[in-house]
Amino acid sequence: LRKTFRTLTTLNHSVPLAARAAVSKDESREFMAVFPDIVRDITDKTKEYNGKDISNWFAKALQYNVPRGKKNRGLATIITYKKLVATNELTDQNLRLCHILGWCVELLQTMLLMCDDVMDGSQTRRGQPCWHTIEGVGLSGINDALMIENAIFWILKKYFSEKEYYTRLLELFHEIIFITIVGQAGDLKTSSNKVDSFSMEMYKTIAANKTSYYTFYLPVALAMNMAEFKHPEAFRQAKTILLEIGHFFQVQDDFLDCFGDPETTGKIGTDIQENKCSWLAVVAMQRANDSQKSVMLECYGSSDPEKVSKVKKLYKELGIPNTFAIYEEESYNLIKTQIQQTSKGVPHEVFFSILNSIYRRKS
Ligand code: GPP
Ligand code: MG
Ligand code: MG
Ligand code: MG
Repeated sequence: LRKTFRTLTTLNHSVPLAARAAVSKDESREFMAVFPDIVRDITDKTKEYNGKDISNWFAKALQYNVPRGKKNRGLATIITYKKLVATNELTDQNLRLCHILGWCVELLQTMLLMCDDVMDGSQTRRGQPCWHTIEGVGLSGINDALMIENAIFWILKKYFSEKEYYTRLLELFHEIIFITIVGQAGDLKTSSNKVDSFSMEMYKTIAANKTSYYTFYLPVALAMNMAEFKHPEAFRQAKTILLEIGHFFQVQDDFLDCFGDPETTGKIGTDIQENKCSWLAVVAMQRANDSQKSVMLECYGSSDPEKVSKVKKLYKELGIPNTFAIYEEESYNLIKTQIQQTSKGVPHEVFFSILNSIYRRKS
């Protein structure tokens, strides 16, 4: 395991999205350039209440956890905003605010992952050991995650409190956090049931709540608010498309958990061991004959490496990798058609660029 950590920590933390979608290297560099200000805002706030030690600790927690991901969500906020407003509104000041909003989304994502990794018993994330596994962190990492979540609201207050749309930003964050917590509860509760009780219906609900809202709807809805969109129909249509994209994304995540390359994903999967209601488990149970079902019942949810291998072998026997490849193509085409049918508000190219940034992703 230590060797795996070493290999993973040497991973290159580039931004694959930049090469895949409408995010240029300059854009991600500009986004990164704002990060030190975010750290400073949070550590300055900390210093108002406590001395250097705690603010240094928070700085360390932020540096370790926040900036090393793909930053898809933060960048989606920026790409969307840029496409929603007229060029004359793209002032330096508005762009800076939009970058800050993007970092708020990244702070949320970080906090969720830090908690999720404790709950899922994960050891690696973004090519390095999970924060909770670091010596001297452990369960106190939960407090760091809570700090990061709360920092979102300090930052929103500092930069947006004078804006007419400030309340809508706050409500959006609160609502989406609540939905994500509901989704995570669904994910955790189903994982204490036997694999033969899982269903595709259950899977869809969990995936939408735990992933799609915060990953896809939140960044776009924030940008829409910043661009002063008001029409509920525009938000409704965006939500419909973005939840579809979110479902597609979580199916990919489940596939990569089992069949992805940890060197590329930056994380070692735990879905089989943790008895997760994953897309693979649901499809496998739909396909399995009686003896294959009993293999699943015996081996799924076990941390015994032999049993985990048996599940992976069974997935292959059942042709799950091929089913996934077909699903990915069909779903991609279907979502493209749905995007073309939207009529209100957000330009189609926003949805296309988000969809294309994840299509056939390996990380
Ligand atoms: C992804 O699930 C969902 C989250 C990270 C939301 C967590 C919500 C909380 C309220 C803590 P996952 O476990 O499949 O993600 P990964 O594969 O990245 O661990
Ligand atoms: Mg999880
Ligand atoms: Mg997880
Ligand atoms: Mg996963």
